[in-house]
Amino acid sequence: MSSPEEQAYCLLTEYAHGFMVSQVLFAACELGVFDLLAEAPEPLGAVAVAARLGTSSHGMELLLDTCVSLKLLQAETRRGKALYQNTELSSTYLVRASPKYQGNMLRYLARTTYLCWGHLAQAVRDGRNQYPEAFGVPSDELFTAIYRSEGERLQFMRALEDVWSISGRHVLAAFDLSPFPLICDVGGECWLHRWSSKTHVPHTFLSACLVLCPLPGCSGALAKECTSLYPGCQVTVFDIPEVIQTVKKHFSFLEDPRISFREGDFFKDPLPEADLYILARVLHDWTDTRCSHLLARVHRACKPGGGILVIESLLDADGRGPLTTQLYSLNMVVQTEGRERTPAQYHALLAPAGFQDIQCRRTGGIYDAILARR
Ligand code: SAM
Ligand code: ASE
Repeated sequence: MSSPEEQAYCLLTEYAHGFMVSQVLFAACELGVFDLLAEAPEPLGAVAVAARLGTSSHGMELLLDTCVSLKLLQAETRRGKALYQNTELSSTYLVRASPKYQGNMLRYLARTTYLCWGHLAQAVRDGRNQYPEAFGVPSDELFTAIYRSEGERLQFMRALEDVWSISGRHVLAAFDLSPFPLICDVGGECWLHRWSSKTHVPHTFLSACLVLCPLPGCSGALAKECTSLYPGCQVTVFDIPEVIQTVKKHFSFLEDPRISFREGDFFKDPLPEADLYILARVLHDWTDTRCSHLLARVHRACKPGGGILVIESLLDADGRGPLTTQLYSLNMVVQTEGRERTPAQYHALLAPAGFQDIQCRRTGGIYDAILARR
């Protein structure tokens, strides 16, 4: 039995080495370990994995064994030789072909977010994001910094969609959205990307509106069930011109008549008319002042009887948890102009903008939903 002092030291060590754990995960993904093991007909040894992926066998063996300790891989010993295969965790989330693949987000965390976090202390000192320090780009226009090249823009879009294969259903089922036939997804690029690119279509309200069939692997029966549940729904995706153009360029097969696109700046340009405005992970990018301005504009555009659905990760009332949301909030400091907020803080933004009947629903997942009426 270790003493409380020793236990505290253990905890300290675990925190201090947390970044190494992240890097093991990032490196194994980047090298293609999980995809290779998923494709291999039987478990592979370290030398075989190294040969197939073009790495040193020494480095690969250490990486694979560390992945075993992290439950990212499992190993069995046959005739004195370790053979590796994926675990349930890696098969579900780390293999590219899986409908719940999270690798785009991991790649973004590894290449962009991680570098910004190297400047966390400075971000806390300044209360400002760290794009100038981390990437040498000015950050007075937030999305000019975030989308500093076409590659970064695509990577961000791909990364942000990953979570919806896990949480999409929960946030969209939190409220009955059937009274809102005309929807505007404000700042909605990534949702669209998700709908269009995943072979797996979750049984949710919005996919019901937008099931893009026939997609490979998309069950026609599911699609039919969905569209018969919500037959009349239409969605306008509103985002900045570069994003809409990227979507159109890379996903030109999107020809569902129920979806339309509008290019514009949600702080300046007229918003499309709609019964429901969805703002998913938009408010957390911005200061209270910018949020109030945007919400007032949404309120003005909203049809009578219409509403707004805010999708964000909610902090506890006292701001002391959940830890994931607190870390996201710090991430908003290093990467954006915003923060994550408590239900009361969203209420304090929505009510003065004119919204009523403000209801917060926690989903138990990372993202929660707030519905309010005009
Ligand atoms: N709603 C998506 C999701 O949750 O996956 C994307 C969220 S992303 C953090 C913020 C979105 O707001 C991006 O798609 C970005 O292009 C869009 N955006 C940022 N500034 C904008 C502006 N001024 N006008 C319109 N869209 C904007
Ligand atoms: C943003 C969302 C994210 C801006 C930058 C971002 C995410 C990562 N970087 O609006 C997704 C949420 N994840 C985290 C760690 O915050």
